[in-house]
Amino acid sequence: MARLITRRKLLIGLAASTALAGCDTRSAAKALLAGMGRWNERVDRLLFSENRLAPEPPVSELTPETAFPSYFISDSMPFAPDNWTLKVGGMVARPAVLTLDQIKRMPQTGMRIRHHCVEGWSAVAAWHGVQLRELARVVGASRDAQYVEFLSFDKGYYSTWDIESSLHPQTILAYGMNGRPLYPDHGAPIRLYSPVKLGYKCVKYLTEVNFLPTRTGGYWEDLGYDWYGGV
Ligand SMILES: Nc1nc2c(c(=O)[nH]1)N[C@H]1C(S)=C(S)[C@@H](COP(=O)(O)O)O[C@H]1N2
Ligand SMILES: [Mo]
Repeated sequence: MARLITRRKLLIGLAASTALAGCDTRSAAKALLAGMGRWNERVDRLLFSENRLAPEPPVSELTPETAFPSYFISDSMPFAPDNWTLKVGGMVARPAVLTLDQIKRMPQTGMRIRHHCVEGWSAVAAWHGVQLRELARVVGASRDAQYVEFLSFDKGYYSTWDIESSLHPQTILAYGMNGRPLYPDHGAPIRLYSPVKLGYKCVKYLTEVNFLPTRTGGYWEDLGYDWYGGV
């Protein structure tokens, strides 16, 4: 918990200092942040344990649905196209294009998770879907893959995760919330969710999952947010 608070304070501080910096100092600050980011990634990955489960908040902490904030970068609610599919590729033996029904037929898992947004709010819901590690198994993801990239149809929103966090047993592709199907406000038809990452890493409106040898960026990460974004 102490670690979480420290990291969030740091993030908010960094976001504020880049926002305040003038034009000339901005690129220097960005370069510094990028350098710190690489170093942070090494430390974060060393500290992370793939098999340590995050505790589930009790039922009593569930946020009433009307009070669970919805956030997306688009000007209006993003709706999936009728022919929506999820493309899974990169370093995989069996690249796949999956329909929602195919994904729903995979083993289902679920848990309550507390969401932490760096804007300062947090909320709890129960989520269900398929473990990303199960999807990795289905497509035969290479053991050499170090990163996983998540793309969405929401105005080019994206993120990349380290492989350990991606294969964590509580990292899921969620198609349900609080016991019913996921609605467009929270990322329908499928969004990434996990108790091990901050809100901006949990990509909604997924279109593609790619197993990669090298790290790409992310929508907020490219603007200076911490790339690792761990809780
Ligand atoms: N595609 C997409 N994913 C996204 C975002 C977004 O704008 N577009 N916002 C992120 C941020 S900053 C947060 S806090 C959460 C918000 O999830 P919610 O709307 O279900 O509360 O989604 C994350 N994933
Ligand atoms: Mo957020």
